[in-house]
Amino acid sequence: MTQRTVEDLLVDIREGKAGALARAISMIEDEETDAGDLLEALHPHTGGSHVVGITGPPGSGKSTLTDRMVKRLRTRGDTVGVIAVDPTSPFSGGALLGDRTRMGDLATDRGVFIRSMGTRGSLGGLSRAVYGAIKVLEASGKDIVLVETVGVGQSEVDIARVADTVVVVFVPGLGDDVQAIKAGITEIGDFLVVNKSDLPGAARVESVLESSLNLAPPRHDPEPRITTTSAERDEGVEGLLEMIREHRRLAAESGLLTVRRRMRARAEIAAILARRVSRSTERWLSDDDDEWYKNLCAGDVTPGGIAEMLWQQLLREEYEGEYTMKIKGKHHLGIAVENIEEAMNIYCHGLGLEVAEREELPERGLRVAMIPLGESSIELLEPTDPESTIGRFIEKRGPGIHHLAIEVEDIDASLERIKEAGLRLIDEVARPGVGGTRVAFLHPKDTGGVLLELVERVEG
Ligand SMILES: Nc1nc2c(ncn2[C@@H]2O[C@H](COP(=O)(O)OP(=O)(O)OP(=O)(O)O)[C@@H](O)[C@H]2O)c(=O)[nH]1
Ligand SMILES: [Mg+2]
Repeated sequence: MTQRTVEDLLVDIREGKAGALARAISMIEDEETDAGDLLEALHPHTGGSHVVGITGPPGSGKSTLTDRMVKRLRTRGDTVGVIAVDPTSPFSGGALLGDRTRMGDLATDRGVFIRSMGTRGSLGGLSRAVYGAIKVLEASGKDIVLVETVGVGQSEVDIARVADTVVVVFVPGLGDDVQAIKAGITEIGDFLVVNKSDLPGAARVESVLESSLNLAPPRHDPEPRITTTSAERDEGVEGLLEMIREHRRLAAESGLLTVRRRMRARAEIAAILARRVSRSTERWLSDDDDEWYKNLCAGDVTPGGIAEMLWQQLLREEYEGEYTMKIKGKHHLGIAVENIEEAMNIYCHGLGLEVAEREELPERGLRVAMIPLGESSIELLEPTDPESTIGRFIEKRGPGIHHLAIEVEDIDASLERIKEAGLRLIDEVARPGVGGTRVAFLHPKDTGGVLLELVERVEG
């Protein structure tokens, strides 16, 4: 996909077109080449939705509750996005999409977008794609984004890192004490909802939750609250929605929202980094090349040593990827010759090239001739003084290639980066060169024995 079509897709996403939202989320899930560009393009349009996480044990009624909330939100005119992460009962066969009679009106409603996603590619928690999908829905202008995750493993803790408001769903009859005691679960929830209140034992769960909240004093403002619902009978849902809305307002006032948003950004960055490192690790420690293992067996290195080496390599790769020296059109190859007339004769009459300019530089003990070669040139250099740089070069090594010059856009920035990379410079700062240029040389010891010259053309 070209840049243009990422832009087209963004336009359609902004208009809330369901096809575009589905396509965009798939691109992100499948890590298509343009996914990165798309996420970059989406970012400025995010932050406007109220992201609500809904977690809890399998079968506790999260999808049924979500379904009820969506309908009520739509009645009010709010637009809604729903992401169901790894549902044990898929939405296609579950409460939301399966029940066509109940969902009839929602299925054709453009104000709602529903999507199931897997957790693949993540280490037990929410995949990077979930952050991306939230961005897509936010950019589409959804007022509220509901993210349903099954409360098992890491994902229930992760949901607290992506949502502004977190709803934890409990049910009677699942071993009430175990649910509440489960470490951290009451700490991540802003609302501890006892669903299936139509079943016996709901009051018992409520009181267990209350005492567990009393035991662990709340760490944030607004404090977590307990409420009951029967999603099946559509009871308590409007009250819960009211509280969720109120929570957003109070959280914005208390600063909790800022804390959550910071946490979300941090988690997203960490997920991207972890993905990168794990990809590089797979590449380096591939089965095709087990040089590292031979070294390990030979006792030459330790796993820690290999890890450190690979880490350094990653840093270098990232560094090289990030820094591209802005090279401008002209490059030249400097050739030291004993006699410039003879050399020009060979290049011009022998090879059919033409000399563009000749210069005498008595102060540098040099005679110079430039022979253009397309974008590049050959610079013939004849020493007029045996003590000049070129004179000493010829005396020591004989005539031949003396240096390679690259024209850069910003020589100071280039030198800065070269220093940071730890390469040795002959000129720490740029000095005036011939014909209105600023130049600097890199030490050949670091550049494979080639003397490298950077040239910046100064305007005017
Ligand atoms: N009695 C009763 N049953 C309910 C209630 N809410 C949901 N259920 C039923 O519980 C079962 C599971 O509901 P879901 O909404 O699919 O539960 P879930 O938490 O989304 O399940 P997973 O996504 O698989 O984790 C369904 O048979 C629902 O009809 C409720 O308030 N009362
Ligand atoms: Mg579900």
